[in-house]
Amino acid sequence: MHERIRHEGMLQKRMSAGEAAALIRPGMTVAMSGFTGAGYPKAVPEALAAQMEAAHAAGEDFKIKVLTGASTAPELDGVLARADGMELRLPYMSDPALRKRINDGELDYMDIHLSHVAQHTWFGFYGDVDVAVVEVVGILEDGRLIPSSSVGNNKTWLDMAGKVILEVNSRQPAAMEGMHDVYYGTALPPNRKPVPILTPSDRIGEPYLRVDPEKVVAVIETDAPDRLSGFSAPDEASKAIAGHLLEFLDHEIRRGRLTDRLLPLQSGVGNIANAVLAGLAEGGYKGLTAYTEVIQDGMLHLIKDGTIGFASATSFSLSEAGVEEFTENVDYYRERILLRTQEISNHPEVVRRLGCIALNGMIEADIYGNVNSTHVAGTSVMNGIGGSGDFARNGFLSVFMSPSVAKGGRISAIVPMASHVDHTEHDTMVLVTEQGIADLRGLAPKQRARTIIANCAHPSYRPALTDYFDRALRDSYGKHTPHLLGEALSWHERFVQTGDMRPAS
Ligand code: 0RQ
Repeated sequence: MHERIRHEGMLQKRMSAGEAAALIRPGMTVAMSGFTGAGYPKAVPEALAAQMEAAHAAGEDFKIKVLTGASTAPELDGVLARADGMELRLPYMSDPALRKRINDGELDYMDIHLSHVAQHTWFGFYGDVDVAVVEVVGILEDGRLIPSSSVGNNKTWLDMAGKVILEVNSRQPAAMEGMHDVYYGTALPPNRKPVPILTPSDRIGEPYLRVDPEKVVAVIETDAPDRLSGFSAPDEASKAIAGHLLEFLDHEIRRGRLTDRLLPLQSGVGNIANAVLAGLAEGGYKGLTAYTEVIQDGMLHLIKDGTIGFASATSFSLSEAGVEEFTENVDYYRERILLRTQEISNHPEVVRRLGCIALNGMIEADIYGNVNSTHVAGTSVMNGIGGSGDFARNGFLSVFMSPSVAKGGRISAIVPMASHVDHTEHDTMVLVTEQGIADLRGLAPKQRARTIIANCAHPSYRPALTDYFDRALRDSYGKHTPHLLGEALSWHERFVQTGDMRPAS
């Protein structure tokens, strides 16, 4: 019997990636697996991109609509973007080639809260799903699927798609079997029931994905690793941000608002998130929990040393060393990790019930606490909102972090008015930069402005922000949230024109 494909019918459906890709036709909506560089299909998108390029060379149109879990990798987003093969892409992405096409206005990108994607698909907001392309670790005798390094929206894709293409990746550790929790209790309004998760470790579903074998039109065997993102050591600013945040958490414990077990942590991706995790390890915490989206190397270390006792997520996004560590100690991690569908890992009901501590990065915040996570100069998308909104609005604490300046000081992360708003002033409780922390809880707009400018702005921008705020206090049309409307976005305009937010003088 084939080691990874144990279902006789599906074994017969093995074919090459090129043959499978040929089942995808122009204009189709194709839902693919993948979440933060993990568990995405590695062969079919590349073969499809080659077929698109051939069609384009022959003067034919060939573009598809692509739905995923979150960001994927060069082998999916990169190749399809370079082949100019997408007319629509959703949700979160981080591929440079794709980002460029989006910001050049060459394809439509829809940035959607990650918890919304599955239910919006069920609601019919994105039309029919023609084909699902999903990576799995293996296929059981009865046709159920062992999920891969991410679960993402795969349950929904397999349920909704007219046809299913499976990539069985033998490089993914077989030992992951049993670590997933796929919830089949979701229903559509008005028939929904509570999602019965009371602690991050609660199992509410099954370790396998179901698929109707009749819908499976192709099975492809692959043997390629995930994107395997490495990390640079935290820089000084990241370390300072982590330091302020850890001091704040200590303060909350002393005030009795948190215990030394904290509350389930949600941590974004990137260098600052990694520095915060590294800081937690040094903070003497034990037995914490995480209810989050992504397990990166930093989280694995915390699980190994007991800082984190249990982590629930939807994806493993590990470096090569991380995969090795995981594989060698899989029995240990199996007791301490669950991967869920992203509609559950990011479910607002669960995030609110558990009281998550949401820790996310930002592009900029304004003096009132509106946060821009996604758009440089209000127009050029970076990655997308990801799950930050799912957690920020519903968490016990919502924290946004960034260095106070970007691009060598030419950009201030604290601005008079955010050039794009992902998280409103109502969703932001704490802002942190390397300069310090602004605790906005219980503060009215003008108090927030004074706190943010004093504690978070870089000294080279503080006088200009103070000057703006003072003049707004005097001259604003309304005095509740004072602004000088004609001037509020002038910092961004100056950056677009000169490459620098600082005034010429
Ligand atoms: O640019 O790559 O050219 O150097 O943005 O910034 O400082 O390295 O920080 O990696 O934490 O990313 C908001 C993008 C921050 C991220 C964002 C430029 C900066 C650099 C990266 P370079 P840093 P990070 C969980 C939750 C939204 C989704 C989310 C993000 C690059 O945190 O995508 O939270 N968040 N998901 O130079 C111009 C500014 C800038 C700026 C930073 N004000 N203007 N450029 N940069 N601030 C994960 C998921 O949901 C899947």
